[in-house]
Amino acid sequence: MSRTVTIAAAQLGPIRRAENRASVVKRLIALMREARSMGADVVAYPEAALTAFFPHWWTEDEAEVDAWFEREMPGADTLPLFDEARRLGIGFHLGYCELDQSAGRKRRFNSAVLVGSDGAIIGKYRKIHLPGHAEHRPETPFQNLEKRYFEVGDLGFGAWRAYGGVAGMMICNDWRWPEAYRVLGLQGVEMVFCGYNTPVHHPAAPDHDRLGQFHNELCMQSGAYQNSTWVIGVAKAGVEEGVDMIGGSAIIAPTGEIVARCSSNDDELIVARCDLDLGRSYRETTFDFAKHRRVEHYRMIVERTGAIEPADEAPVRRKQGAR
Ligand code: CDT
Repeated sequence: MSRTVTIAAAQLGPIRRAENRASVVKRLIALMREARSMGADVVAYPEAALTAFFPHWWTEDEAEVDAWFEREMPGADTLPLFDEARRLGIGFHLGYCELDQSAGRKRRFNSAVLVGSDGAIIGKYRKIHLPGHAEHRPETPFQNLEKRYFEVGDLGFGAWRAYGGVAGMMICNDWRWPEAYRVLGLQGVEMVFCGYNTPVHHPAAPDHDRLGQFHNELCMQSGAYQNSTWVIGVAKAGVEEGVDMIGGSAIIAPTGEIVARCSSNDDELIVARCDLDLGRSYRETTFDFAKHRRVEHYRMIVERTGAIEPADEAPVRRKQGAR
């Protein structure tokens, strides 16, 4: 049986603050049709793909905040996307902002779903690493208020049988954390879908600005290689409501090589034929976790060196004779 899946990454250009869901969903459907015409089995969209990335601005108006969130998935606005997927026979990955009332109170998450070619939801992920800050910083050119508008995801890093293999999800900032990839790698993922909204500028550390695209690829390529998995990174790109965001959506092989990359900051599709067995050859050799991982030694090293303490205290400890 073929272990090849054709995956499309559907990068989005900016979404205007005033653009409604119906208009965005039309864009998503156009990309979905293009993906299908290019032979894709699944198409992946960015983080928070249905709206402008509102955590970049402050508001105290509860109703205004809620308006950025989906109360159901699919809902009236997103149903056409699910219907079109079913009609075309294509799966998809969609990032969106989720308002959940099931725990008897309002909870807001930065979420993503995997949807099968029958239009049924296969799995859901809620973003765990929320970057930025919760307090108002009007002095900065834009803000990063994910800690204000979202709760930390409570579903863990899951893996699902999907698209002929094993698929996992993470969302934007998660990919800077090797442990996010590793938790997925330990579950044997073969495809990791990750949408992102990454600003070019870092108001808190402007010297990082020139490295945005490099860090993006560094994280995706090392995550793919070290966990023997395909990684599909999908951006919201371009200048959105005054915030310049990196593009560079890419499909990365388990070799760590980028096999397709967007070249614009607009709506753009890239497609790759992904051999899922390519991951197996790494999983069974260099990254055979059962054979080569040394978990007990990692613990021992931390205990002996005190590596969990701030680095600048380490010389002091050594002088005191600590091992
Ligand atoms: N959306 C998101 O997670 N963005 C963050 C911005 C952090 S600024 C260092 C990211 O990691 O790309």
